Amino acid sequence: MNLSNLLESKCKKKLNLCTNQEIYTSLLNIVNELAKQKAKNESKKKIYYISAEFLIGKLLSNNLINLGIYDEVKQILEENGKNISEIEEVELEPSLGNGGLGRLAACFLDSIATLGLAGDGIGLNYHFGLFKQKFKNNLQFEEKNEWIEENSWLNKTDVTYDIDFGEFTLTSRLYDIYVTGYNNITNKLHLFDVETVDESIVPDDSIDFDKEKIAKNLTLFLYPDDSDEQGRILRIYQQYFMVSNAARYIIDECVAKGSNLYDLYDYAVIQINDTHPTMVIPELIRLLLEKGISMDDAIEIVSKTCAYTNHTILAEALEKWPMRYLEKAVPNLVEIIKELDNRIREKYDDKSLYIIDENQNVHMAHIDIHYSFSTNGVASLHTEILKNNELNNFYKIYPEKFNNKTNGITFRRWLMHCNYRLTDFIEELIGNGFKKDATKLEGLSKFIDDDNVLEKILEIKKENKVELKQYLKCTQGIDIDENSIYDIQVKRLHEYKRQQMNALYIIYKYLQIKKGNIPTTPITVIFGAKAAPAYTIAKDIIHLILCLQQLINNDPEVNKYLKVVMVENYNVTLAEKLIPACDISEQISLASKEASGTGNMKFMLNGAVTLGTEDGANVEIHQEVGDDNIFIFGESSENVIKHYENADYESLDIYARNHEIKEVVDFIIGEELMTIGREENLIRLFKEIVKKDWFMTLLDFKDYVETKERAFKEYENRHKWSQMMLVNISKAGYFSSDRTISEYNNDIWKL
Ligand code: 26V
Repeated sequence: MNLSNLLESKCKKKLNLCTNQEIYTSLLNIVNELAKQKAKNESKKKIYYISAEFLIGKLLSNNLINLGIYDEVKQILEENGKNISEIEEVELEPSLGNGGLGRLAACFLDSIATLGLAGDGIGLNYHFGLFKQKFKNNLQFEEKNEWIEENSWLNKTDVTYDIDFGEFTLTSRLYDIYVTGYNNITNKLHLFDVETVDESIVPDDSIDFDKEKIAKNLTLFLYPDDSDEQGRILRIYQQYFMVSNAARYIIDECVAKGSNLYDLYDYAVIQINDTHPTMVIPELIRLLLEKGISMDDAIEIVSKTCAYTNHTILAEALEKWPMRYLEKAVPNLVEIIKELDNRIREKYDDKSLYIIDENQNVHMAHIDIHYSFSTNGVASLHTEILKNNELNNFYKIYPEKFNNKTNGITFRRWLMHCNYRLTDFIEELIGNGFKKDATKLEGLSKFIDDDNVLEKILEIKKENKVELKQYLKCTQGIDIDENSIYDIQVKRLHEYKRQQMNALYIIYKYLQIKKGNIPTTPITVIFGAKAAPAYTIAKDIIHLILCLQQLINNDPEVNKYLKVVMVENYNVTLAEKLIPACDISEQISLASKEASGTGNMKFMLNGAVTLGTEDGANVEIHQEVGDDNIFIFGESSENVIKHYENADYESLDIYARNHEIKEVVDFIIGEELMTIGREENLIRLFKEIVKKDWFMTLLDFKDYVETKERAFKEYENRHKWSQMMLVNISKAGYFSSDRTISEYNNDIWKL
């Protein structure tokens, strides 16, 4: 049956009479059937990527692209008076992730399947996922995010396990989502759920619930509020549930393939994505002991099966669980963790290597590094900092375990799907080889002096900017000027990412315009960010930005030249609309703090020019494009690390000494903002910046302003700017997650 007839038979009526919802559901069913029929990779060894987050985004269009039927479906719909992007709108975005860590996991699944490797993801099926962000009175509020519909991508399976928490046992249920590779095999994302989960314990307009009813609440939320003890213990219950299910599933699958468990590592390699899945190590050991394998053998088998990826050096993000929490939630693991710790104590006389510290805190990353065969960072600079600073004591004893895997992104979603105009144009210029081999984008460099090509690139950018303008008008009710410079910072809200520095720049610019220094081209500064519900200063930064948005956008003297937009509930779907329309990509973290960043890669690929610090993968982007095609500023990571070591950074000094900086910072608590915003939040943020400024905003502020002004000035030379865009696109190939996954496979997984 051809696709058109198939679709009509699924819809049970003529397509032109169907609602968008009916067409979406039918397409979903067709995709699922096609995905299922695709070949699987049945080889002996498989990679299991365990992660608390999988930020997969909407699935319909990406699956249609990967199955090779996107164009055909689009055409069939057009012939029947339907528009594929309106069908896409019907799909709700899965809420299974927070930021870069989760999106990386999703890109990796796409690349694993695209490279034809046997590899599945394993995680949890959070019913309300990460909260939905709402703005009211210029403040962030959180609501539950209901994303699971009656017809969804989740396929219920027969797999269930009884998971024993000591005080009670919960029965799990596995749901699978098909992961289609681009013109290749199908793998799976396995999401475990608990059968007794009860959505009704959460009210409609908040994310409050009884944290002690574990049977009912276990898989409701990703990262439930951990500002109290019950919340932190709930996270341990979640983590253990995830890894115990994963461990049993992996063992069952390997045994079915012929493993005698002593050779588990010939059948399975487990990639531990940050420390959230760390308990898979003691849990696997426990399960092997149950099968009669000795402790020595179990530890050796598991250590040869597991590999660990570190995604941050921020101390507060390196998980340490009090032993008494583990004793309550996962008593079965306690003796094993103590044994793992004892073996280290017997071998090394160095407290910094211990798993259990003197305060009875269990350091999860230490379990990972001692009892796995590989530890990798996610960008060159990050891995060097792990080796030479943060994890130096571990590096000294295990130099052979440490390796770098610079992150990447899937070009199927972040170019082919989100920017079809640019994709089609690239194909016209260099053919379609870049779709399977991203390094072929280098072929664009020969057009660096081709005026027609350069003009077309500017034209595409403009079309994307108009499309974003229309979308923001519809969804956020904000009018922006497509002829302005779109300057975009979208990422989790965190002080180290320094959205506050961007906000201070906006104040600077506002004051300049008031003084009559008008920008040649108007500027639109766009933010998108969620703040963790209990992260007070992050929420204060959102408050400042929203207050600036209100002040500036309503000031007729200023709003012709400067606008501020903070999009509500930033997610993958919004990213797909913002990134293709961006001129300047803000990557302004304090050097040494952003492990890699992946948004930086998405923007570059879509022809935005980076304004950034020498941090994370910005360093490698800089190397690829050269000094002339990026705007770099700020203190070096080496100096930043020294400032921390010497504890010699005082923001108050800079504030007091520099009149211009003082004027900008004082504006936070000046009359204009205080009449719009809340005193409590603004004063708290002001004090934080003047008295603490842990991430050294004021240190880099002057350089940031000067460099940003230089970028705006260069933007005026449209010819030169379009050449910069072209260089960025042509050098983005290195940042394909296909390259990253090939490296993981060659160096770590060896499938
Ligand atoms: C974040 C949060 C924030 C909300 C409250 C709970 C919670 C728990 C854990 C985390 C960890 C976030 C880790 C993360 O997303 N790391 C990012 O990983 C990216 C992929 O490697 C990397 O590009 C980013 O630099 C790094 O920040």
